[in-house]
Amino acid sequence: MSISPLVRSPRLVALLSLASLAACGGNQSSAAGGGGGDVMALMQARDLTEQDVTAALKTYTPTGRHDEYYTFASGGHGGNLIVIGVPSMRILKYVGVFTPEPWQGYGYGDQSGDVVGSVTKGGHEITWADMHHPALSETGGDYDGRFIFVNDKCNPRIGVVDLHDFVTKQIVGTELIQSEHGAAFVTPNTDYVVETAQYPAPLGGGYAPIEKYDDEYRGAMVFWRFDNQKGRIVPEQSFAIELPPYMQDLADCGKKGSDGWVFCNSLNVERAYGGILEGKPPLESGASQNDMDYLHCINWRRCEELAKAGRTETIAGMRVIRLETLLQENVIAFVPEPKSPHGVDVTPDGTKVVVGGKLDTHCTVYDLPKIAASIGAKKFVGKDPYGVPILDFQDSIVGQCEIGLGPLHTVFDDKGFAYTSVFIETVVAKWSLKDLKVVDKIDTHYNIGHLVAAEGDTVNPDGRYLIAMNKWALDRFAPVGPLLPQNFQLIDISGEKMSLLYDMPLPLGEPHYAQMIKADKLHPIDVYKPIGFNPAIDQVDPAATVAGKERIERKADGVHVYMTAVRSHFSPDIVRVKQGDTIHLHVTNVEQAKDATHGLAVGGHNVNVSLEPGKHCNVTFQVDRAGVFPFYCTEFCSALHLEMAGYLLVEPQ
Ligand code: RUQ
Ligand code: CUA
Repeated sequence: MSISPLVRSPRLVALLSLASLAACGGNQSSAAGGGGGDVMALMQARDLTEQDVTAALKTYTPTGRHDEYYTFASGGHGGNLIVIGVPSMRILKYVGVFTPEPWQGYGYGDQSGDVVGSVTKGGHEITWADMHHPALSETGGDYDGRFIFVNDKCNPRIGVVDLHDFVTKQIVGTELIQSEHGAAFVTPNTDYVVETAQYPAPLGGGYAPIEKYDDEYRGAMVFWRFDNQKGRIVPEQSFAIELPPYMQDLADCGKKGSDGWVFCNSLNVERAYGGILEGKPPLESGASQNDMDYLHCINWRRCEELAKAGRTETIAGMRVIRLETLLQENVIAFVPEPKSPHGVDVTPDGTKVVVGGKLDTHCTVYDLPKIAASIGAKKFVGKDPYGVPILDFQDSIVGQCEIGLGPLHTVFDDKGFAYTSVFIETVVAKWSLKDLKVVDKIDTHYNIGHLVAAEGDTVNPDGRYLIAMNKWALDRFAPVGPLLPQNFQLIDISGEKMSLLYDMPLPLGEPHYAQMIKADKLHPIDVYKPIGFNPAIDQVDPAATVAGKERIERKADGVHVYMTAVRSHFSPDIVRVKQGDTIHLHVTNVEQAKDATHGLAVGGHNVNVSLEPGKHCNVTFQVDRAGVFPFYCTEFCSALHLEMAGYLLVEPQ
């Protein structure tokens, strides 16, 4: 056997002897009798380099061992939230949020159906979402592991997922705006979830000719009030602010010294609106004429006071502070930002905000104390067409870092470095916040959008791991037709140089952003207690079925079936009804053993629920045709799982 010079490197030999030592310690008898000989043979056979093996050793997670971090990634078009373990990159769960999720029975029972269907648009049911940005709840600017919020860009909505059981509890939406992008972002103590409109439209819906864009179209920023005790957004205590008709983009809240402020970048201050067939330039070129767009700096705490003082007007059910009021009260100002900016990320110490420039080669670093002071002193150099005061660019920045072509988003580590995704150059650039100099770059495959680092957007980043969230994946994986997955690349950022550890295809929608939280901050339950708990309403369901009290009752509104599930039967297992009846199924899994989940499916009626231990579900459905409909358990729960079945007998009229 010839060993390539590569695998003879001292570092690898050290690694391999460590690996074989570990194997001996575990009483594993290695075929090669230890010494790492067969590892080298394996490397040759599989054509692996030292770098590959090092990466494998850093990510491989033996059976039974848990990951150090959870990553919560947006599920993009899938409308659900993806939970991934790091460093193994094992997918742990898809949490149904805006889209029904059959495995979890999410959207198939009465109450979970109420959650997923709670926001309609002009009477239209919406069964998908364009989810972009998850935001973990924070206390003092640090993730606290209690909740996570997600947005829907297409039909402005916010979903609230409770991390005590990883279930979506609430979806809220507003007709004030017709699209959004800068969501979900939380204030440092999760008092508000921020949602920023993207494509201007008349506030509150309704029609205005596009030629009236300047006068009748508007942007907005919504502040959804979150009740930390109840774990729900309170729409009545929420408010919005009116903004000029630019395309407000991402947002980030100030932290520490800059707490109380929110920052959002914008594009299309040109107010272009396309019209290709009407002899006008396409939107994209109309929107890219000016050298500068505007970073919006908003004092949300003062806005909150104005809302409390009733300085609002109600539009489409939302209390809105008009732009005029914001200007009178000096709570908003703009700072120029280079051409088509993207990303707006406040540094962990709260003193700076970093803005990328899609069509620029720099990240611009703004000085937040200076900006707040200038606004306080009304040190403005001009006004935009809507009267919003503008601060001097040079006066408001710390400097600019020459990054490369197409810098987008920035996250931070624990050592004073920033990491920026660079879309066109398709790299991650690591740079120093101290002297604004790039110190390292690593290629990504291909076209990185967002990136996420361990707790990298909090006051207290961990460093260690970073995931490049790449838009394109050509040639990375076995081909699967024209629609390719996206590619998450796990990168080790613990050393001076970044190193690539793992490629993970994401095959169900374009995940835009993600957040990575230390696993020991989460304390999810393992069974629902007390028995009969309905997670959609967060309490014991009034219709929960107690073991021994199973029954079928005919009432004015239909037939109520009080059912229990336990290994390995449903009781009752024969349900006799009449054609035309409405069935109200109240089914409780009365088990408390971990992972003893049952599912209940009824043929021909789209009935499918998941019954985790202790959980209760209500399902209402109509039986409009006579027949014999088997129902059965959909989780392989026991040796007699196939026998866990029954009959719904629908007698003809
Ligand atoms: S932003 S396109 Cu998160 Cu880069 Cu949505
Ligand atoms: Cu219960 Cu299978």
